[in-house]
Amino acid sequence: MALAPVTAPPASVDGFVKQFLENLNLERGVMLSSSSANDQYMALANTVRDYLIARWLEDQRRQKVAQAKGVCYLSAEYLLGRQLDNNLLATRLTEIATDALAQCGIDLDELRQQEVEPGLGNGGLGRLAACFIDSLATLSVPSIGYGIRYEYGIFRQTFENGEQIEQPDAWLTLGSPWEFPHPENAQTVSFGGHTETYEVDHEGEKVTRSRWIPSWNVQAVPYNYMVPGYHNGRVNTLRLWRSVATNSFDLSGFNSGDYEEAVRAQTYAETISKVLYPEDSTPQGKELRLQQQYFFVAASIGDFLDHMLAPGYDLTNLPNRVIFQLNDTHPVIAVPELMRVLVDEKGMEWDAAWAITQQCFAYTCHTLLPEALEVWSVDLLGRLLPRHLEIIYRINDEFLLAVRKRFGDDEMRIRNMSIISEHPNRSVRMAYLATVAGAKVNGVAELHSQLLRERVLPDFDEFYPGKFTNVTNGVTPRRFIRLANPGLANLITEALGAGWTVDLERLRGLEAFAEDPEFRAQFAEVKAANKRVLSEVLLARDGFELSEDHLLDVMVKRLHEYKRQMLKVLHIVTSYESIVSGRVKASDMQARTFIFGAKAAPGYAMAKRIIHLINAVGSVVNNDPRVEGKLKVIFPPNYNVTLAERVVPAADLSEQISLAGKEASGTGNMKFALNGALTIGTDDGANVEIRQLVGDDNFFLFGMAEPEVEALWAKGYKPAEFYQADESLRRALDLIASGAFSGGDRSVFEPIVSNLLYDDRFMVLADYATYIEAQAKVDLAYADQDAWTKAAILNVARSGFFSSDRSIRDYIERIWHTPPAL
Ligand code: GPQ
Repeated sequence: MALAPVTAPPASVDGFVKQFLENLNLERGVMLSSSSANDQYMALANTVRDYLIARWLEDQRRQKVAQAKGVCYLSAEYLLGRQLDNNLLATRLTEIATDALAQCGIDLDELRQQEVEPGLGNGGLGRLAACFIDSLATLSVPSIGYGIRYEYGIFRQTFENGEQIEQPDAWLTLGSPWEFPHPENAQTVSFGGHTETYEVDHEGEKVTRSRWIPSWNVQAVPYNYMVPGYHNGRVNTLRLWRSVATNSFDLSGFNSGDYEEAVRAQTYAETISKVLYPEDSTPQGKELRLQQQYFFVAASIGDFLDHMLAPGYDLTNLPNRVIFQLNDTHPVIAVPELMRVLVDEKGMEWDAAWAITQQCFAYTCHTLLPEALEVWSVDLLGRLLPRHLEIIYRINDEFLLAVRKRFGDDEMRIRNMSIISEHPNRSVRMAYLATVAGAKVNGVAELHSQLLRERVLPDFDEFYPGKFTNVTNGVTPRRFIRLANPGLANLITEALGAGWTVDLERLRGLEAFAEDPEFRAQFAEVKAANKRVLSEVLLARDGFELSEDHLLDVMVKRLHEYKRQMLKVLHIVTSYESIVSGRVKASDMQARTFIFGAKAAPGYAMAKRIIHLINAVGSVVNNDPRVEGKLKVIFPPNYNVTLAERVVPAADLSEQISLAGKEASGTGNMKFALNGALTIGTDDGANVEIRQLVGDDNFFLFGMAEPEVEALWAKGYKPAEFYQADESLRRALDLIASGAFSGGDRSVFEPIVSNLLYDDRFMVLADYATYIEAQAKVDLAYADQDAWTKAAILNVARSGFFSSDRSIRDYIERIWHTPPAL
């Protein structure tokens, strides 16, 4: 019997209803009349899947035949956000599904609320990976995303008396309809043990080779997710690995054979993919973290070689077939792993294997913070991955030999460039390993890439001319305009026609509409409507209400001192103090609502204290009658992608106020500009490019530029001098220190105040004065609503560059050389 290829159900309301009911009955085992909202959501998700599967299978089949060069995106994080709406949008099924469900007496909007977003990332880095796989599919690039299926994603944040409490994110509890587990395709991943040498005959001579005798292993089970392109029929794959114990668990190296230990070892295996590390930009060097990293890259490389290549594939051609993109240093252990596979398992000569490896990897760096550059102690790495450590040493020896050849015996330089650092403990610098191994190394915004070359890796830049490049980040306009801001999307389509969603530079066409009073009125109405939607969401979620006539001033991002939420707090306290001291009449003030969203790493004490302070300031300011409701501070807990989709389209003002030289790029900044918020920001990360594009008149710049920051450090920065010299700053800090926000208890926020006065690593006090000035300009500008709207429209019109489609095209052209598949 010839097997007919799978076909999608008819793309009609009737077809959808039939498929949906069938899934409800056959998959969920319930009748419509007795189904729960979760049943309905699951059946709906299954139905959407049914429309995608045929294309998914076909795209996989074609790629297997074509063996075209593709991208393996290796990332420890994918901050996906909800899947349902995105998949409906991609497949043009939103309207059909709405009508079909209505026929069944179901409100699609209610089912949307059922989905728990997969929070498999911390912040910008993980969300970037999610935007990138969306763009890769939309551009029809043969690609696969590899990562970890954490059982618990980023923690759920609640507040107790204003302090952050972390709760486990049990996102899988009600089932996960978007994934396809394939235990039969599990990869075995080994750890521990020792290495040994042995002799083989090679062309008549005996040569010594090394091999790894691991002591324990786990199974990596793939869970596949469909990644549909937007309106192009393409469906790519995201493959996330789950760790489970092997049946034939090898216990010899793990324990001395007793039963309890054996059971413990089994549990241990499952621990590897149990939970996402909630540290953002501050690696902790924990053994389990290295296990996670090796676990997912070893499984991914094994999977690629076993299942993606044509049978009998000649591995010397590998660079024509794949590029492994390293999303920061987390997957860099893939470099010695590929070497190990090629040399130890495939019997390749070292030099040949190294030549291949150097062409198969490229590395993206996402930070400049020294504490974020990952290192692994040689002790730990050698214990967990002894063969990989040997390989790293050999890579380093040969690299340093080449450095000597080029620069002479400049010991200082050798020490600075060595992949192995000796102080404070002997350790492996993963960024250096990635730089040596990568065909290309890129930063994520112009300024960041420049500083990376000039400040962090200057010796490497000199040694490897042409290796360093820039790819400025981007965000997907599907999720962050089409889905998040349907009002704006419709307005744009009416003005410019369809097509802008995949060609975002077309937004330029809106410049002309900025001059049109009627368009401005419509644009302003969209913003007002988005504020009403946000208000409803916040009311239902947290009991907050937004006042309609307030300027909505938003700072949402991870809580980190370098991002300077404290600067924002000082601005709020300054405004508040000016009212209560009677110097400014509340009635003369521009009414503002400040929205914060931020999670702090659970072990980051200062960040948690700042969260406490924001909540404390909020409860005082919001309840002080003298303020007459002119200032409001709102801090909804558990900021995530789902909330971002409501907050960003409603914002008037986007706060991007990191110390210049610290934020690698930022991507929130792009989302706000694309949704018509004006930015108040420093010349940092991608802010620089945003300002250049939208123009100085439509951007509130303040603060020191990066060279000024350097100059101030060089001169000797004394924050207390800024405090002494600035009365307004003094009043604000004194008010916090007085206990005014902590029921008179001066000790609660004392560590924050003294940190600012005597340390202030991120120069909050130095930038305070220009920040307050810039905020005064914001107030003035907002008073002219029509002019503000015009500037907001120009922000949208000139931000098309920040589509992740453009980022991906840049990667293709500068790094990957992977043309779209037909
Ligand atoms: N970023 Cl190193 C993270 O979100 N987590 C990290 O561990 C590191 C960087 C961010 C970075 O801070 C932002 O400036 C970038 O926009 C983002 O990565 C994506 O490149």
